[in-house]
Amino acid sequence: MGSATSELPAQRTPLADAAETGLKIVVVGGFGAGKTTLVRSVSEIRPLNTEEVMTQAGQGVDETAGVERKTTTTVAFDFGRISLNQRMVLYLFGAPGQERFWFLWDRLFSGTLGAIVLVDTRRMEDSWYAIDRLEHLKTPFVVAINRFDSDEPQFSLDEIRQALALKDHVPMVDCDARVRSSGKEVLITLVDHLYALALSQEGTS
Ligand SMILES: Nc1nc2c(ncn2[C@@H]2O[C@H](COP(=O)(O)OP(=O)(O)OP(=O)(O)O)[C@@H](O)[C@H]2O)c(=O)[nH]1
Ligand SMILES: [Mg+2]
Repeated sequence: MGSATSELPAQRTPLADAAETGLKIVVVGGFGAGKTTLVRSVSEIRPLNTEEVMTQAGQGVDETAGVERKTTTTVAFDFGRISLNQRMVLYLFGAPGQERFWFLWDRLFSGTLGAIVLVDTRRMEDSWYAIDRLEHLKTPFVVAINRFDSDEPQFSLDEIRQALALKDHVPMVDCDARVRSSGKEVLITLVDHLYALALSQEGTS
């Protein structure tokens, strides 16, 4: 499969048309999976974040088990931007992860070409809702496993695919959301996936 950073195909595709004006990508996933961190690490502009300090008011509401050291949370969305090549600009929207903000997600998904589901394997079940919504809305997505350094068992990608009941065609990739090059690999995996889908749709139309 061709890399997303190579030249666009001569024949125009819906994806190529959209590339001239920018591609909207959302980063979604459970609370504390590293969405804001990913948008921050790959964005070439200073990203807009809507982080708020987590206070005692959230105790009993915010499900912090496993991420006790977390001090802030996204209350609207993150916004960043990255140019993959001269014609292709990605606009990144990081969703808020906490359940009480999930009502915002469908709005955020509107006009989205594709999504990244960021998974923290310590709280795998937090990803189910994101995957359900994306499948329901028929939004293409890839799954990125943000490997936190932890004493928890390190599951293989195949084991995680099974646990999340992911279909075989959904690409999976390991990442470290704090590392720019790693975040870029995730984005390229998604863009490659979108290309493959666009080309296969052209083949059937
Ligand atoms: N060790 C480690 N820490 C990480 C990694 N990715 C993110 N973190 C840390 O995990 C915490 C949570 O990251 P965020 O980026 O705020 O997570 P989020 O998904 O945006 O959280 P919400 O918006 O509140 O749902 C932060 O303190 C990050 O520095 C990682 O790969 N390894
Ligand atoms: Mg966040």
